[in-house]
Amino acid sequence: AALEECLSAASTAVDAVGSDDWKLDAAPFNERLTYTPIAIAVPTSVEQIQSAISCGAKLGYKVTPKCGGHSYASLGLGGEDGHLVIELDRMHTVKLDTETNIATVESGTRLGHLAAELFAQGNRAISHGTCPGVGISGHILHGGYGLSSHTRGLALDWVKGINVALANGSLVHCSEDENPDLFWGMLGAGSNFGVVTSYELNTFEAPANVTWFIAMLPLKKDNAAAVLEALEDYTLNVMPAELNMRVFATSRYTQLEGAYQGSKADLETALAPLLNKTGGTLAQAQETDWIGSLEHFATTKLNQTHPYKQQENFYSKSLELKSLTGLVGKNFVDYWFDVAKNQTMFWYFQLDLQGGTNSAVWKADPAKSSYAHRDKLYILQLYQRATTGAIPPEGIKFFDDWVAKTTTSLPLTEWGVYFNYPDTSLNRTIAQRMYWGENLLKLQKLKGKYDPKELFYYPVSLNPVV
Ligand code: ABL
Repeated sequence: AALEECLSAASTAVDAVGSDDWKLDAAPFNERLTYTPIAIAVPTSVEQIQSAISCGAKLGYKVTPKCGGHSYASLGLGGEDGHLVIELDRMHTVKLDTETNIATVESGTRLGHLAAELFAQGNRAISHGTCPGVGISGHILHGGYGLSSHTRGLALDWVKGINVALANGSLVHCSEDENPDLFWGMLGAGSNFGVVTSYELNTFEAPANVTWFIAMLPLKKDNAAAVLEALEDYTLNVMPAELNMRVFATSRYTQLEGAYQGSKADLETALAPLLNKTGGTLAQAQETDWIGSLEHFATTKLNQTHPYKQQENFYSKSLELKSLTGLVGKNFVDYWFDVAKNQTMFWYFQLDLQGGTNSAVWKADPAKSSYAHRDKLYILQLYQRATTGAIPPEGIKFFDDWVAKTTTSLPLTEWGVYFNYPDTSLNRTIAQRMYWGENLLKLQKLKGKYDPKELFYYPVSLNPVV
């Protein structure tokens, strides 16, 4: 009650417990991980965001901003019960300055709405992930890979400036020139330092011509390691910047899927060396424009704001890897064909081709952000969805063993885990190491500077070092 009084004294709306708004705002994307907040504040202004932070701090509650609610670990709800959640999704104004091509974007904006607005206001875009309901904030503050990243980098590469409300309630602006330490920390580990109120984003001209495609890979146990080797050589040395793709595999089939920024004829030329070497065949290729390609991968309506709800019950893990050849490739493939293929539950993996000589992710300066895995070639995501009931313990073990087997020959410095494809089996110490790699100590010191009392705590947040 003291919390509600504090928030209402600051004219900040709060969801009534049990109301339709509460149900919507407390519903995580991952139904496996539901948590109950102590209260859900629903600000509609920067001042109200600041007041909510101050109320939480004064009354001793952990404070957690929530944008799209898509965190695989339900970190938008705090990743545990009892947090004061600041629901940001009522704040989704996107304003493009058509002189400078810089967009000012409120922090509760979902990716599909951002894309639709940038396009409508001036034929502009940024690079980001495919799911239109994902909120910009978790995505952009911890990486932001998508099917335009090979051409245009991670979502965080487009951030020019950020307005952040800090644990002490103050509002600061950070950029490369202003509070550069905070800017560096926000871009890779932003959930640890404050609540973003808005972003200034650089943009690029939306490509006129985009071709989305699917190519089938005829994989068997005896050729899988060789196909992965050919794919790795292609990704490293041949894959042109315009091509964006991932491997998508289920127990029944394996395919390449992606988007080429250009014509179908040029896509065919670009893919030919890889398909020739692997015996793959182009099954579908469709020319469209930028929005058409986003709509294709969105699988649902692109322009998402509030109200919005999407839920799946799932367990997932990820690996950021430099290579899938040699022993790592062999161990991965053996488990895939000997164990994974025989499972009856629904699972898939996505092997995102993040890097390579021509990749914009690799061309960007790694020192400009705290995203720790720019040196990795792949982001591998294992995803297992319960079609009825819950994920059984055998399902958890099936994935845990796949990751353990794949990484068994690798030193800890050679791989990582992507924060936006989090692994809920990791304890806090290991999780920090895996998410933030060699940037960890510097980030922990920054945590000590900006949030020493851990107001923005969650189960795998940075330990402050002072
Ligand atoms: C991601 O990061 C991927 O880019 C999406 O393709 C993926 O979407 C989501 N996350 C998963 O949370 C999934 C859909 O949610 C599934 O319903 C679908 O089966 C799958 O893609 C494969 O197309």
